[in-house]
Amino acid sequence: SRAEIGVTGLAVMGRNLARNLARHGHSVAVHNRTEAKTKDLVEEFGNEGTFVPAYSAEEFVASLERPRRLVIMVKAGGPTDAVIDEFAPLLEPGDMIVDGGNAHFEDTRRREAALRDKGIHFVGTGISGGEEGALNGPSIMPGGSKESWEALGPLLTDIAAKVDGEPCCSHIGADGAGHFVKMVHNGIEYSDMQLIAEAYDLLRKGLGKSTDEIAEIFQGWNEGRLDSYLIEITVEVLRQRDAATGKPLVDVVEDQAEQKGTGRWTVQTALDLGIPVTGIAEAVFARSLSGSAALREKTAGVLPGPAASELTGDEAASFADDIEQALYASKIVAYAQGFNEIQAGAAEYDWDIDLGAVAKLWRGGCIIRARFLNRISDAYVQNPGLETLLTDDYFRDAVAAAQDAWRRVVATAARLGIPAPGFSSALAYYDGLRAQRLPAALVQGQRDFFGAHTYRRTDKAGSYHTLWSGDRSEVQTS
Ligand code: NBP
Repeated sequence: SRAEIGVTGLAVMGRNLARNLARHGHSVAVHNRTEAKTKDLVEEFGNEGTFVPAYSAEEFVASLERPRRLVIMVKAGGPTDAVIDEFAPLLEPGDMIVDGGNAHFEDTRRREAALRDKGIHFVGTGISGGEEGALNGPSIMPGGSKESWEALGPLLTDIAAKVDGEPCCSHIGADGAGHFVKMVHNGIEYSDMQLIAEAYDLLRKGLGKSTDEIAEIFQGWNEGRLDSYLIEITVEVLRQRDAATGKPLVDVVEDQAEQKGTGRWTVQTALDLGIPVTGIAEAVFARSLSGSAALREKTAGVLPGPAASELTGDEAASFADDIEQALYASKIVAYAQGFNEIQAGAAEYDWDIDLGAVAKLWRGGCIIRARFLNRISDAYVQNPGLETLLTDDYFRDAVAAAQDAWRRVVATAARLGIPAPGFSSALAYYDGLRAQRLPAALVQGQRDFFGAHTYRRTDKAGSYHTLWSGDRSEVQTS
């Protein structure tokens, strides 16, 4: 008998996706470069459903129903190209290759175009939720052709997470759209994590709270509008004690955050598109700063700071609540920026992306799943052309209500010398959008002065240049 779908690459993600498919009653062909992983999967989990093990590329391809549906779950980059090169010659027009790895969307666009020439559908698919999600229901962001979505949609929606009965999976758009949206998801994830970390740091250093007290505070927040997976796991991490020393685990873990690169891609892409994703950029740079070990060794405790580093009295009493508000407002800004990047990517690459649907499929399965994504979804359903989430009625009111507290938190952080780049850059972005006039006019003047770059005027059309080194009269240049 032939399998409905095949998975090659049986490390944690591929193995769990294959099991998820099998548990949903789909027959799955399984294959891995190293044979032992295939054998182990079938031996350990064969009772969960119908697995068809294959020990060569030919055997794997022959075991699939036609048109073939073949999922690749190998390391992104070179390994993915190697696997495509191995399988593509064995496939026929109409067959589909799903790449569920964390590919860069530009790689996906290149691979899709090359395979399209051979009549093969290449479906770059973002999958979020880690190993646990892959097994029990991830959030799935497929790109690729409409035809491939028709053939794959039923299988993918079957194994995706469900929220209110709706699957966390829908077709994102052509070629690299799925991987683009997954990339931005990860960027937002960086930003969310950084903001939570700043909230923790302010509670710890600014109020002198213990990790257990902070866990308690976060737990309370998690019952309100900040309800999210990341806050939930933060509580767990803060409560964890180190077995060896009895200290809170966070006090024995080295304070250097690592990164695999998807946050950096989000920022690099945003720079190319000209979209300010300051919250994500600050989060990526905060990890870089934490990782600058040699530099920090020279500066920590050496550079002078303010006299006071902890709050007291009335200010201290309301600070935790202020931080909750700053966190919510900054989080809204981070998502607003991320959605703007998706909008810009869609315009640049000609993708028809439904932002409300993206918000919906992030409600479950993925790392940034959160209650407030319902609000984002509502905002885009009501107004698909919304320029920024910040002007949606709900979010505008939420930020307006939070802004006094948000400003106090940023000011207090600066006063106490506690770095809060996420909170403060989000606020600066908000104030930038609010401003009637920005100092960019002065920058234009400077550019014209040293480089004759010209400027436009508020009162008439055309480009102008001031003869700075001459009589300082103005000439129209176009
Ligand atoms: P890894 O990213 O660790 O990749 C290991 C798999 O790639 C193994 O099956 C390995 O085969 C195979 N492989 C490599 Br490496 N080079 C190969 C080659 N040249 N030819 C054939 N196979 C090759 O696995 P993972 O952590 O399960 O992640 C899989 C994908 O899913 C990645 O792209 C990852 O970025 C993405 N992802 C991971 C997570 C997560 O939480 N881990 C979440 C979301 C997405 P072998 O057994 O023979 O060495």
